[in-house]
Amino acid sequence: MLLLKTKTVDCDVLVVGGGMAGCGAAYEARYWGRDLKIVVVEKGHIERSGAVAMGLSAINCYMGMRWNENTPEDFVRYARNDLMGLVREDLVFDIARHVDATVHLFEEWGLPIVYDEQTKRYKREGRWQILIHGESYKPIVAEAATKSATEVYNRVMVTHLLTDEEDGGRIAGAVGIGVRDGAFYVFRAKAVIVCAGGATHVFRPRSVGEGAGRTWYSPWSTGSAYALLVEAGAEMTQMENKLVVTRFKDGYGPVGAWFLALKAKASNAYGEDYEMKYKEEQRALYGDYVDAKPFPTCLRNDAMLREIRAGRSPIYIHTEKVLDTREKEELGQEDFLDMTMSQTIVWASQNIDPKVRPSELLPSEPYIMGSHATCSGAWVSGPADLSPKECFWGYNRMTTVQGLFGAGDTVGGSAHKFSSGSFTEGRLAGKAAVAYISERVADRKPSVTEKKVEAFRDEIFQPVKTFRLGRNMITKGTVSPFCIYPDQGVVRLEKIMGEYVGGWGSFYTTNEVLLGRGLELLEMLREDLDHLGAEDLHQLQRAWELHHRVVTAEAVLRHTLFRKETRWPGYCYRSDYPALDEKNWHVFVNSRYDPSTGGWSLFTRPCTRLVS
Ligand code: SFD
Ligand code: AMP
Repeated sequence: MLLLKTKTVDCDVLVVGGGMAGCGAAYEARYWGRDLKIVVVEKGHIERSGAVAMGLSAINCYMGMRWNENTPEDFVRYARNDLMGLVREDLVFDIARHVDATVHLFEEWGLPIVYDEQTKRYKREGRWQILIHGESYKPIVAEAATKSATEVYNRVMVTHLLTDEEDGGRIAGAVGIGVRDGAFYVFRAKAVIVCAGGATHVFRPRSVGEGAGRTWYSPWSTGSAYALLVEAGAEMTQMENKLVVTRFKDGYGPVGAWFLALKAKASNAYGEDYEMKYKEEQRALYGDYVDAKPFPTCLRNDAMLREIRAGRSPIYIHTEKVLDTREKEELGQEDFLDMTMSQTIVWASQNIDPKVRPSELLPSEPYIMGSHATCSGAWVSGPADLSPKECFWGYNRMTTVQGLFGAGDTVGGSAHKFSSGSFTEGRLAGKAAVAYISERVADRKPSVTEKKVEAFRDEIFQPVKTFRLGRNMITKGTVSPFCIYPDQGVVRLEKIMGEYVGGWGSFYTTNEVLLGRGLELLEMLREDLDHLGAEDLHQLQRAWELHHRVVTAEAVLRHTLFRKETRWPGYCYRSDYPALDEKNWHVFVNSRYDPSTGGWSLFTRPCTRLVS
């Protein structure tokens, strides 16, 4: 079963992760790099991989510029306010000016977008969102990427990036595990675009027992995007900007279509509208951001948490007051059937008819992402024509490692990209990677020695060796004196993060003392990762996913410790610094891990305003 055969693939552009951003990167790299070898490596199957696997019912980022609905400047103001002032405006503007063209491509490729029969325009869910019949969204987008790429390697998980041995500051490729064939894959590439999604199961989910795999964001988003970059020495930003989303209880059904298109209202247990009730208390702590329209996502969470703490839960969303026509009922049901079937199953299993009975809402566990109402990820160069000097170093969406690009959840500082913006950012990165290759490394072969490759191979397959050496000592299935299993490690990680770094069990609250202890426990967990055991290829993948989650968690914890204020209440509270501190902390918190010493440095970067 474990052949340990080495398969080496040479290419020009390597795209890691075939989700929304990865598909965009492959598509655009082909447009500009007609003769280049473009390879996509995907740990699932590109046709149904990533966050859009189940489908979506809306495209949440569309300007509508052909109908003069919005301008990119409007969008920058929206994302900036929603993120309490801290976004990279160059990156956000860049997505906004290109995203409509992406959506028009999706429609051309066969994605059914809903039209408003009267205006003949796309039917709006909200100001930025349009409705789609999106169960097959991912296969449609993946088809374009598959046709564009020279080769797609499905079921291969990338575990590490390779840096060039003659020029340590440059990228040289990646290595990984063939999850089905058991091979060790070595990809040598001139440019690498990491598009490996966000991170779930870093914090303990609300679901338990047999439902524990259920989270709102995809359970196979395992933080690879962050860990791969961190371990390659790339600079990261906003890793403390964890995302907490309000969701239908138990099934994690999203709320956007209900609040925006169906105009449902939320109330406390006694039917009172609570959302604006705390505005003046919020203003005292968080300043004038409370006047932003729409009310920032994190402040909506904050109001809900205040109401729950006051003992007036459950919080309800009144579906029963808005499903008064057949059309609205279809819209509501399709919303979940297209993208979160689990919610309709919860309704059926708990005797909830949404036409009759309201549903409970709860804020989720924190996720790490770069594409929703949050913007954790890599610190990248912006476009030449927009970026301030300190945010431009040659190629759009290139990280601080030469030749290493990112897009989608991977890239920090640019919130509200969603599916369409992530694909668009992939396109921007794909185009820039082709320019980088032709201008900088056209005749240069990546330098990777056999010795280095062998060392990675030994490290990657170690959990299998550990298991085989000690398996006779296992008692009662999983009780083992010599190794830990990946799922045991995940539970331990979730416990540490949930209890010390602001999980839902502590009302998203932490402080310096808790974070200090959390870091000690996380370091112990990191040491124990050397004793991970994997009994088969599936568990080997789980072992490396855990490794990526732990590295991501450490970045999150260190950033949270560094920012001495509460910038995004409702996502995370620093009880020792309960207020937003505009004077000292209207800056990005950035970090760099030094792979040669294992040390971290944390520092700030200015947040520049480009749009008035
Ligand atoms: O409303 C490796 N999202 C929504 N976006 C919208 O536009 N509209 C909606 O209605 C949305 N809603 C929503 C959304 C997501 C989910 C899960 C639900 C509902 C239930 C958000 C978007 O989906 C999201 O913004 C984008 O998909 C982000 O794109 P990207 O490319 O950054 O991530 P990805 O699509 O998950 O792809 C990542 C890929 O990488 C692979 N991968 N491959 C190889 N090696 C490794 N080590 C890898 N690690 C990961 C993954 O398998 C995947 O294919 S609403 O609720 O917000
Ligand atoms: P969600 O379903 O929560 O992921 O949200 C989908 C989209 O709707 C995102 O663009 C959200 O920012 C937006 N959204 C959700 N709820 C609200 C609300 N109550 N007010 C304004 N925008 C919202």
